Amino acid sequence: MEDKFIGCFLGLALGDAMCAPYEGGVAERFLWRMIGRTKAGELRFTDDTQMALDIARSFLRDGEINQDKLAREFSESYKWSRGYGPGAGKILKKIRRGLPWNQANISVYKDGSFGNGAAMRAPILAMCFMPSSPEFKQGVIRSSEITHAHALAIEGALLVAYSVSHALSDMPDSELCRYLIECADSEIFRSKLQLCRQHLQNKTELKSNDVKKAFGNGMTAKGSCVTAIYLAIRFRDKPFMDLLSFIKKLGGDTDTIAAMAGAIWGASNGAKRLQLEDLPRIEMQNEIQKIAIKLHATMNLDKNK
Ligand code: AR6
Ligand code: MG
Repeated sequence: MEDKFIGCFLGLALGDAMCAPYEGGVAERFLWRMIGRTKAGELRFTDDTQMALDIARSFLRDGEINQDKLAREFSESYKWSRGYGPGAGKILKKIRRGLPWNQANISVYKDGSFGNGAAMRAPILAMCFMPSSPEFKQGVIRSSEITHAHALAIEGALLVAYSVSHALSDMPDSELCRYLIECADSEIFRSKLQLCRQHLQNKTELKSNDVKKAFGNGMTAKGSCVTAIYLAIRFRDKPFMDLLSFIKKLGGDTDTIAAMAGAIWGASNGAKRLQLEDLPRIEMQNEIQKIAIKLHATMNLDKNK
């Protein structure tokens, strides 16, 4: 199980760092070419991994998702060069200046952001809580709403977190799809998940353009979470690099789709199947691995109480 936790966190971080150079249009790609490596030549990660680390550290320190403390952690880690979403960046700067998070999160969009920024970091909650516990859902909602108050952003985060959780426990695909469809609150997520189940059952080899049309490749939760879930399951028995190559071709919000799909893939397959020796190194790789091990130890201790 420890290997699956490491696979999940490294899958998220590697997906993020390796697909970041393919995100967005010409300007974004050019910028990332300039700032996408550390001085030591390691790949830099973006806000996806940074916020995942913030949640993990905050949980390991506090033993819970304490929203005030996590809001401080998120805002202190904020750096423009991590490529945060435009709304999220504004919210985090306001929190840093002292605005309470529950005012900041509705100050850019009055119903809150429906971006995928809550879902990209949600895999961590699957390494903090058992999916059957009330703390699981509560933890996803609490960690999401600090920056993403919109119901669709939180729904996307829950679906990604459940997918990771069930990948950690090897739930069969058909059951996972059924479970996710039952959990979906909105028509948009339910219909996309039904389509996802159909394509997986029929083993349709959708081309990247068809995936984009069916599930989306953008920055919103509704236009990216099911994409990531579909691809993680479709590529589960294939090499990690095949999954990332497909996402690079898909275009759009490549780093976040790869972070979510990478976390689910890694939770299913574990770190050994990532074949790290063949992949580029990312910044703080050892630290990420150590945090995954600590999360695993904490979850097991809790289970045995
Ligand atoms: N009304 C209109 N547009 C919206 C709304 C809304 N309520 N909510 C979101 N958008 P944001 P994120 C649109 O900025 O979700 C980074 O690369 C709007 O165009 O909250 O944290 C991350 O890594 C807004 O700019 O960011 C992710 O890949 C966009 O959705 C990605 O950006 C994203 O919402 C999104 O991160
Ligand atoms: Mg991103």
